[in-house]
Amino acid sequence: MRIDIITCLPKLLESFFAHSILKRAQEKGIAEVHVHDLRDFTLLKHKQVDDYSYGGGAGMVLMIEPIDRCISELKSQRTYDAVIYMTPDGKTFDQQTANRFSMFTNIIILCGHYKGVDERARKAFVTHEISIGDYVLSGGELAAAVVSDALIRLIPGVLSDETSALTDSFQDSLLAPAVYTRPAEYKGMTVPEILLSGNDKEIEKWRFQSAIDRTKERRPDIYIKYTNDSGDDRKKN
Ligand code: 6GU
Repeated sequence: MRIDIITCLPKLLESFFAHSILKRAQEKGIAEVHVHDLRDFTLLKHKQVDDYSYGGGAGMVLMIEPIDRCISELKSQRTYDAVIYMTPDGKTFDQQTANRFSMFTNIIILCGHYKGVDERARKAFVTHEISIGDYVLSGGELAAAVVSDALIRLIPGVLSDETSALTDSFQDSLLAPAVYTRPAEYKGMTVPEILLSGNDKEIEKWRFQSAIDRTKERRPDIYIKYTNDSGDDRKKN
């Protein structure tokens, strides 16, 4: 997978992708992330990329020309499966969307800043508009990092334990079960006996019940969806 991110704040993203799991994925050659500075694509003096909103009002709007020039250059080099615009008025990102997007080979992510981008750029170039939740960030950069992380970690070979992405919260529409590690007792606090038993079948049952209990308690909305989607009556207790 190759992700090209277009932003006015490239430094903010470069440090993010130079660390963590995303660095490893890039070193292994599984994923490539390229960050492009929108200012490199403007023809205006002082490297201007934004201007006042027509009709008035506070806040600057990203201009269409540098966006057009950057996207056109990228598209002249390869075919893109998606041009994703990060915006609080987009469709809310979730695990299902992450799974779908992780099948793409080449994607462009455009980060909005200030008041957003000229509406004509959205209409002309953008295939998907994505928000990461119902709150407002000062720019799309953090959201682009969130989406990139969620996609890249799903690519086989990125996580050291290949099965672990499959047992994540939300992956099978239940929250993940409780986990424990050594020591077996800490200041009088113990680990559930069954997890120390070596009985894989019983452990699996315990984990499933833990996932059910947590989901029911913390996210009743997800739990209801889960019981409705599942034809299995055992899951409805
Ligand atoms: Cl994608 N951008 C901004 N600026 N704010 C957000 C967002 C995106 N998603 C949630 N809030």
